[in-house]
Amino acid sequence: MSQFIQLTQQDPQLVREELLAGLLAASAQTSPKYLYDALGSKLFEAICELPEYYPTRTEAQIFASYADEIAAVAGTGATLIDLGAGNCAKAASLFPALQPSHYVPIDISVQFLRDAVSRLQSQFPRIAMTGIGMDFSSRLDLPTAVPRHNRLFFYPGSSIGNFTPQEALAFLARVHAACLHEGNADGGILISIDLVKDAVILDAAYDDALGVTASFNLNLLQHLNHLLQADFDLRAWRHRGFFNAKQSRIEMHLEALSPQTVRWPGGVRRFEEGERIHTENSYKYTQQDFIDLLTQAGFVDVTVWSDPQQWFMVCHARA
Ligand code: AVI
Repeated sequence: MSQFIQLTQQDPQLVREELLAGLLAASAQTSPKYLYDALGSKLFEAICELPEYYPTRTEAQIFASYADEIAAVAGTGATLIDLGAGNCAKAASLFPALQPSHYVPIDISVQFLRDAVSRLQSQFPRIAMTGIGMDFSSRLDLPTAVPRHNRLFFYPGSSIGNFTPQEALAFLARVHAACLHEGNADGGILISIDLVKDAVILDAAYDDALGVTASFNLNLLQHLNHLLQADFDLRAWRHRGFFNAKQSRIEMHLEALSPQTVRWPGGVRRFEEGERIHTENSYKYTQQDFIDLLTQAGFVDVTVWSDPQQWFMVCHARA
């Protein structure tokens, strides 16, 4: 039987304050979590199907090639805690190898997750499932329904890249703390990282020919219109997605095509032509830099699986 726990409804006043602080800053910015309303989650699924977006298929190849080795290292029968589970498909592809005793998918996009969990529960009736609707980016205090021992945190998709390296370290340290059981290190993490590579490959992955990533980015303005009762005109903006080699990150921005004033109840923001809203970073790591980050966060015994081109890697580390 699956259960669903909605931990916190995002407080609309806090959401509003956070968004307005970002929009009114000299260099306007928004957190990438606002890319994922119901439509944003579907557009992200479509991105994962694009020929240019290599991370999803490369990761799937690594999981398919090494599932048994991964299970041998990570162990079977764990409580598998899937951070940012989305449609739960990645974790489900590893169920036969990992044989989790309990599956705990967590996502901020609640309705999307609720539907995915109920579909999955009928496919895997023997695995206990507890879906949790929460924003895990700043806290990881899980409800008591989630067993404390033998936790395997699963953070696929190279989503860690959407944090700055400092945020990533703090996040990994929280995951490490959440693995401790009665003060002892127990369990671990299975995490995917996108590796530094040729800028041409990276640029195409975040600015695809079909314009799906552009729609994903522009949909953020639609989401802002909903959250703030704002009047962004989506046709007055364009998507920009490119690799910033100095910072080792993809940057996504929305760029104003003309001078314009955007209004919401109680406020306005003027944008000049060419002015940008910075909507997402996606950091790319070298193998060693990421292993160092895991070690700094307290993890040990790191095992790495990669693809032949070394574009992407999956790591397991013990708490
Ligand atoms: C979810 N995350 C890992 C994706 C990435 O590649 O950074 C989000 C994304 N943004 C644009 N395309 C995909």
